[in-house]
Amino acid sequence: MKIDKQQIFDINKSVETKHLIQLDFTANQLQHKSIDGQSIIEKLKAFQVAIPSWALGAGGTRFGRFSFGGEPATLEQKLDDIGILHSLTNTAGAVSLHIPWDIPKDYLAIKEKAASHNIIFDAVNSNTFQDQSNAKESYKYGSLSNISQAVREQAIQHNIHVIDIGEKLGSKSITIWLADGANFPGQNNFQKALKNTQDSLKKIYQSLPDDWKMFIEYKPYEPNFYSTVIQDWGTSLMLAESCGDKAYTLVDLGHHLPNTNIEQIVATLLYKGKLGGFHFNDSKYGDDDLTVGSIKPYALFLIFNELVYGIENNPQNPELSWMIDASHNTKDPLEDLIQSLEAILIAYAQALLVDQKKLSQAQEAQDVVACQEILQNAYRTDVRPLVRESRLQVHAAIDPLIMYRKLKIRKNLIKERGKNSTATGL
Ligand SMILES: [Mn+2]
Repeated sequence: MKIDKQQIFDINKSVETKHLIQLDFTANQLQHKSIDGQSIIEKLKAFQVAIPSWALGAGGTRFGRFSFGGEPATLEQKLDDIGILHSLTNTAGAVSLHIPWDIPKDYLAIKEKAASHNIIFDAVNSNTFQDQSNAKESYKYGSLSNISQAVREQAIQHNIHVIDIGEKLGSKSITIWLADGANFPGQNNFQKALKNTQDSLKKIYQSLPDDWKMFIEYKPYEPNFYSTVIQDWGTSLMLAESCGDKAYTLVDLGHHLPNTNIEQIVATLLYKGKLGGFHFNDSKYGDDDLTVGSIKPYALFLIFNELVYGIENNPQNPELSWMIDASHNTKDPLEDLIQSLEAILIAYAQALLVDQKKLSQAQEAQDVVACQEILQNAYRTDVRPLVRESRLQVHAAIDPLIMYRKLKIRKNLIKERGKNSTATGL
């Protein structure tokens, strides 16, 4: 299904008066602080986040999966779902494909379908954490780090194949996340596992086109519970540096131990020009993959504050690839993604409100109290009218969630695809 622009226009009309009153109030508040609301709105309009092809169906846990009706059963339908999100939010203008779950059968048709929704192909993701039915070797004891050369070679070739697929679609980056590690002490030789991983990554890097980037994702634990080969940002950065200029670290918000200072990691990587990609989600305990901003919105704001500072002050760092990496089985996946996109724009807008000059002066004066006030004044500003206006100006939904429900989109998808359709790959 495709949303008719006229439907968006009509529903926007019914809430526009209320929106304009709120916008007027916010714009006045900002004007008193000499902040130009429209310049923030322009930045929000330009901000695009990739939707992963695996987030459009209900996610599962090892205890089971509760599916949603009308899930996209094909890649074409997944692109249609992202098209719906993009029409409503104007923020979901990219897709991140997972290989082999979403290998296109007809490349031209897939590219045309994506173009019809104004969706581009962001990073492609390889998968060496599962065995494929036709595979000769098993990844049970690791992939790029495996003690067996034959297994490593299979994993390297898979990554090169993923790059080939991405090239046909116009992607410009590959994200590599390894599940490699050990469940028990003594299972692996740490140094050998790290060396094998480094050598394997270098081989993949040799097949990376000149205008591509390689993102190396890290994670402290799970699915291995004693050790993970690429456990933290330092290991990822070290591996990226050993590969070369086109290799970068990717930060996934859920891939940290509790209370890790993620904003400081972000700042460090930006300073080194090595932050390549970013996966948004939220968590309470581990890699919970909850809706962005649902648990720790202030931490998200502090991270965005470093991102905004870095984008302004670190020309050595390339433009970042943004993606939502979340998964659930309690919410309608599209409603959940709308909430995540909203949380991202809110945190970004709040960070754009931080008076960087004043903050720098307060830091130089060692006025700790003023520093905190500057950050919290920005965080406590209700920026939602700016976010809504950024959508209204490009004919997207003032309130995407309300519009999604008013248009009965899930009901229509169930009618179109059936109650038992299941998203591939989950
Ligand atoms: Mn991730």
